Amino acid sequence: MFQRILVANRGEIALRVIRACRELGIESVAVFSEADRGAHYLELADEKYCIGPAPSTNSYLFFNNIIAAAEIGNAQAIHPGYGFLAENAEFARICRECDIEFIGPPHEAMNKLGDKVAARQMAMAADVPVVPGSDGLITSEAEAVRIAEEIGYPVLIKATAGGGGKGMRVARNVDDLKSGLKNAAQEAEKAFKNAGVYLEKYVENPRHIEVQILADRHGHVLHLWERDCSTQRKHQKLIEESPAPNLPEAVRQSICESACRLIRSADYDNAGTVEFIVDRDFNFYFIEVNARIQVEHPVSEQVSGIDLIEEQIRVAAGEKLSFTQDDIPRNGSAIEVRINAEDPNHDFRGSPGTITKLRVPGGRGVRFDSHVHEGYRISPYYDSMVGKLIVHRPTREQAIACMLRALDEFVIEGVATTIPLLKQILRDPAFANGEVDTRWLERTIDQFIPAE
Ligand code: MV4
Repeated sequence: MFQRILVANRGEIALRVIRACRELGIESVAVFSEADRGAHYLELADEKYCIGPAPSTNSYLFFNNIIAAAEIGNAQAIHPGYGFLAENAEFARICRECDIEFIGPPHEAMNKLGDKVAARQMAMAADVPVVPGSDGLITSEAEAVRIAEEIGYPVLIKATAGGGGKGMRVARNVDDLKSGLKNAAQEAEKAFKNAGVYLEKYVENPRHIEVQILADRHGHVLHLWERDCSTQRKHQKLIEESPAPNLPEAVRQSICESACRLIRSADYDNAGTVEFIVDRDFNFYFIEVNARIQVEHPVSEQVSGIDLIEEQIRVAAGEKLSFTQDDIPRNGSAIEVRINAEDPNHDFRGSPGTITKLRVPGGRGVRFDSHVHEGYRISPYYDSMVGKLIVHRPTREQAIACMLRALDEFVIEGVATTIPLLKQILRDPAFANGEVDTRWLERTIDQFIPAE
């Protein structure tokens, strides 16, 4: 097992990893940019190193300084968290070259699954349902027109190097398709240095359901059930929960087993998430793999009782998983809300600033994963997350009531936050009835009265 782990991230996920290390008796080396100097969570690490100025490209994305901090700090492993370098195969490869364990999937699997067309082909080979579409990259406009005629409009043009909705375009007719192909390819070239695009039948108003996977290096691939992440706006998740409401048990089992089959075929190990869309008739379709720990991992931890960060560290140290699929329960209902310093009344623009007052909720079933404190300055350089409020109760109704009680207790002043909107969503009958799909919030957000 490692003696020291460098945490190559910041904020709440850095603190989450530091805490897991402490409980495992592993020393932690934190890194910080000039913008994060003085943040209280850094004091909980055994050592901390400044890796550069505020801009991410010169700090949290800067390979050389992170590797140098690992060398100076005598870390045997690096945990990348999420975002930044978490899915950077080149960084994972360089870690291996420097004989530093990357706590995440092998860079070969990251590369393979990061190519969305290759991932689709692996899904088909593993008998995992995919949306009807092109088998490979689109090689000509004529081919795209033919395929679109075959599968029927609307179709979705997607970038093979994209993900998370970046570079997607809906085409509802052949003219949309022709212009969409050009724009999507240009945008993909610019954003990902890879203009490759593919087509899929556009599934209208699907639910976004994803499966948490944990795999070791000894052939064991398990799932920690599914999460419903449909409450999102412009591909930014606001609320995630497990289990998914109103999902028939047979569909749940099939989705989770499909996810395991795909990961098993990909020579993958460590934590990962297999993402699906699910239509009104509960047909589910593989969309993409997120080869990292995700923001919303706590809801799966609450329901399964498994500490995912601890298991990531153990797997990276070569340990076998100490439990089987049958050992993994699905207890109760867990809901997470992302509390961001954004102003819902001004198009969710960032609301950086200093937190002048903070009263955090607690009590039975409440967990708040956050790095902030009174006097903490939310930086304009990074994402605006203040923290994640997670509740875990026996039933979904109790979890919603608990979350509303916790949000009512929550006091934060000095920055605008998404809390008022979150309360309105949680009180909405559509949410309470589990009828939210991925476009619901965009359809209804104008009905929510301006924040209290
Ligand atoms: C789709 C889809 C409908 N049909 N693919 C969005 C980003 C990535 N996670 C996959 N995504 C989707 N892929 C097909 N064939 C719907 C989504 C989707 C979505 C699309 C538009 C607006 C918001 C969305 C939220 C989640 C998923």
